[in-house]
Amino acid sequence: MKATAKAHTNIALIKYWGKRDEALILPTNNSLSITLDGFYTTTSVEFNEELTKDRFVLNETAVEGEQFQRVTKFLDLVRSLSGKRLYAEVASVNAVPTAAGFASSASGFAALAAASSKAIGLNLTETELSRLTRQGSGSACRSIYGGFAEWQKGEAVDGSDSYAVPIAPREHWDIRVAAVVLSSKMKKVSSRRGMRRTVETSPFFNGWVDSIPYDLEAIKEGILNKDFVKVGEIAEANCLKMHATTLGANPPFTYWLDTTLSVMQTVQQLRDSGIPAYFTIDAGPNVKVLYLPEHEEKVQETLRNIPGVSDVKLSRVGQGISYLEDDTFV
Ligand code: FM0
Repeated sequence: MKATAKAHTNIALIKYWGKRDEALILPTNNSLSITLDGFYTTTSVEFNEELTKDRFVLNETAVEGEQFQRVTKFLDLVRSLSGKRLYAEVASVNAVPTAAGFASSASGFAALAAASSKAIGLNLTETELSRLTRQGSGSACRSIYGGFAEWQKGEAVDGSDSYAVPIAPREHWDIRVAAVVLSSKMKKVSSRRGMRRTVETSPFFNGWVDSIPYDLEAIKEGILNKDFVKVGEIAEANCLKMHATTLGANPPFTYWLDTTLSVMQTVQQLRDSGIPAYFTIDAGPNVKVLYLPEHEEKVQETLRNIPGVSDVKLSRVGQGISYLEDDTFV
């Protein structure tokens, strides 16, 4: 009872920021992302009746503690869906450089959900798989699909209508994302804790939630019409609104460093010089820059020359979940 799956991470243009149900991972707002070609996780899961507990090996190292608990809790969901009480051996390899500031949890939980549900014999539709994945990590539910995907927050208290849907396939539009890696790091407020504090204490939170339907409608129109300026402007403004909510929290916090601001200003200067480029930032200091293929060289060179930037990693729009033959991995 073994299966192997590969999932790519994603970058949100309309951010998921706030939960209405912590246990089921139900969001307060819809979100929309691009699945990225460059960063992915491959996971193999084998259920075996001889095992007496789960085992999780990440990049060839056995994982214990909180990270292991999240995996085993997720496997409990898969066990209860299938009615089979079997433990699993999970082996994951991340091709998501942690330093690039991508939450590997998106590709990680999407690959784990796909491999574990297949291995245990559940034959899930993409919708069912997205709904299951959501309960591992919210943003991961969008990584089931390639291209552009929207996570519909849903209304039901049991989360049955909270899952991602495809908006456009990867072939629809070749836009690019540069992940700008900063050399300095800081102690991180996890996205989980950060969004909880924001929901509970920030007076700006309601304004954030109220603005989402307008951003979503406009960005979907921009994506379908391949209107890069429109998509970039909305994505950048949406990111700034999300980060503004953290400044209103109690205690206040920000994910930005001085170099984060330098990159943001450089992107603005690129625009002033006639190159359309827009930034977005998740729950961390690193910046992702959206640009068009014809400007790749100039954008990359400009970003690399910013003092405090240690690396720039480029990505195209990526594919959704895929299953691998077991002997191609592990
Ligand atoms: O990706 O508590 O999925 O929409 O990356 O595991 O459900 O790690 F900028 C923040 C990531 C949220 C925006 O949240 O949280 C986005 C964020 P979990 P996640």
